[in-house]
Amino acid sequence: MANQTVAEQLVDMLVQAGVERIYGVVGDSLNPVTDAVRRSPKIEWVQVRHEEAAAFAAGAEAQITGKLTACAGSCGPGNLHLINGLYDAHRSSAPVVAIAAHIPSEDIGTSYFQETHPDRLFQECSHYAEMIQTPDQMPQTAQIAIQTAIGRGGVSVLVLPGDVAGMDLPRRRTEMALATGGPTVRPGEVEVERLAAMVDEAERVTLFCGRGVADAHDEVMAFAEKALAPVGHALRGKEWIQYDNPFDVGMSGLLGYGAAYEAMHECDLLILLGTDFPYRPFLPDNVRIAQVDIRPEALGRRSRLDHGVCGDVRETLRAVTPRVRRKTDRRFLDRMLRKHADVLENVVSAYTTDVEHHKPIHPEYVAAVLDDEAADDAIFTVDTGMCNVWAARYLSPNGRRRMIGSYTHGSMANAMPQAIGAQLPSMARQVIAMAGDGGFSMLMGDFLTLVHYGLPVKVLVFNNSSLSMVDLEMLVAGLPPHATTYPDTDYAAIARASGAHGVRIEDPRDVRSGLRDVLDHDGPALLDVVTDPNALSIPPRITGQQLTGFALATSKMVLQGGVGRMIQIARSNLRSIPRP
Ligand SMILES: Cc1ncc(C[n+]2csc(CCOP(=O)(O)OP(=O)(O)O)c2C)c(N)n1
Ligand SMILES: [Mg+2]
Repeated sequence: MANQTVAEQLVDMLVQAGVERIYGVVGDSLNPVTDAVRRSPKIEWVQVRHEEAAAFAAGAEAQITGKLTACAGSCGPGNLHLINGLYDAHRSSAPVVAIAAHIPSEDIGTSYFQETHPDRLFQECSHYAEMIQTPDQMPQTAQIAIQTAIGRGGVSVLVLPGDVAGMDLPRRRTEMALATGGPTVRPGEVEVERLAAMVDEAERVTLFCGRGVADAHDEVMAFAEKALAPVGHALRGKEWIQYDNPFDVGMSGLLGYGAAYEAMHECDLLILLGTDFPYRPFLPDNVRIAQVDIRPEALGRRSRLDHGVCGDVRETLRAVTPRVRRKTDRRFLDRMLRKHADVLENVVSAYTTDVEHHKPIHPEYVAAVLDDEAADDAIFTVDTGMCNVWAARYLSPNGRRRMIGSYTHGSMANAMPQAIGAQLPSMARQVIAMAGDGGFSMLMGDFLTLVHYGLPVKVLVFNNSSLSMVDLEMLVAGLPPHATTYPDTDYAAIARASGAHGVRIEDPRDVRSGLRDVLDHDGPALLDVVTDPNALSIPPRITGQQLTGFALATSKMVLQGGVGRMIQIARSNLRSIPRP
């Protein structure tokens, strides 16, 4: 049997690790890799138009399936285009192997045509970024890259000069195991005991949940029930904890709503569960804080820390809950649940007046209708910008729906490319990209990828002809908005010209039928909804701090606006409060 090339062995190993497709754009230096993919029946090449979309798609597929995924770019500019999507994947802990093809090995260091240094460039957005300089480094380098991406959750980059990729390996890889199972991190006994003791010492405990509570819904509920603790969440925790949760007090942060902020400040023990929530001004500094995180480096980096526990949230709570004394005083919990319902009651009445006749169309109305009409197991991908606000407030999670965005990296243009990666592994599932017009137009070329592969993704463009989130930030900072508007663009016409189904809506009475039309279409479709750029009112109280710097990020301001079905949930949670 002929020897394998480096590229063939790499592709084989990716297949063995469960990778089903490589997103990318071909190029000379990548030819040995693309050719190995072409000849393998178990993996396909997904031909995108911009490598950034490839990285976003790979990151999204990994976040939806939990499996390793891959993307690739040719030497120099080709792989450089991956970088923003890789930052997003890495910061979302999505296991992705990126193949960065490189210039011919003998020319490295000579300022050769297209020369960059990917092993340096990708350092910061990966756990592992190494160059394969000789075939003798295989299979170890690929093994390390794969296992690191899976085991540590994030990106590995393999830099591969085109000539080395095509070289024969000196030896065939004897069948060796790849460790493709992630770890379970159990906390230490001493840490568990101490956390249980702190819970017993506290009178009022509040939980604040991030993505680390994924797969720990039951454990969080069991703990909250025993400690009578209100449960708030950060945006990344929403899809995992906001449903079937009688302790829900909403979300804290810039886009927050409800009583999460109060519950976190009025408790005497705050437990941060699997969250790297970044905004210090929203975190209290005068209550005890315990934090549970699988990443030791996350403990205490955002707030004071009275006790840090390194461990899975699920494992930690399984160990802690049986050791805490059941609390009997519900006053704090009930007060927070009531407060939560009251706050929501007020914002709802402020926003819902006559919204069905409001022109331009109110984006919150569109989001509310979307929540109604979308499938129970829909995947939503959400653009950075105001779409984050609409998703945070109007999408109702249920344990089956998914909702991913660029929540940690905060990049624009993520939603549509992420939808590509969310759709490919399950073509029958409803995938909806909630896109801003700014975000959509930024990587619009890859709308053609939906058409190319017949991906039935539904793109919902909130078309306010502006970079509205920044508009708002400028206003809050006391600056006149500048460079935030665009000429009106008919994205539905662009969709139709690309060969997809496209519908444009300008009248609020057509929102529901337009959405149904697009959701029911059997193929790629785009709904272009012309929305009001001035959708949110600015809270009257503006603090000195908001006048400088990145206004929204440093403020304690909670944007005013509606909250959709959250109000029903809050009301029904109130009904479960026992009557005295
Ligand atoms: C790649 C990138 N560029 C710029 C920004 C700064 N930024 C954040 S939100 C935003 C506006 C987004 O506009 P659009 O997609 O139209 O959404 P809207 O807020 O109008 O709903 C900008 C420019 C960013 N986060 N990412
Ligand atoms: Mg916009």
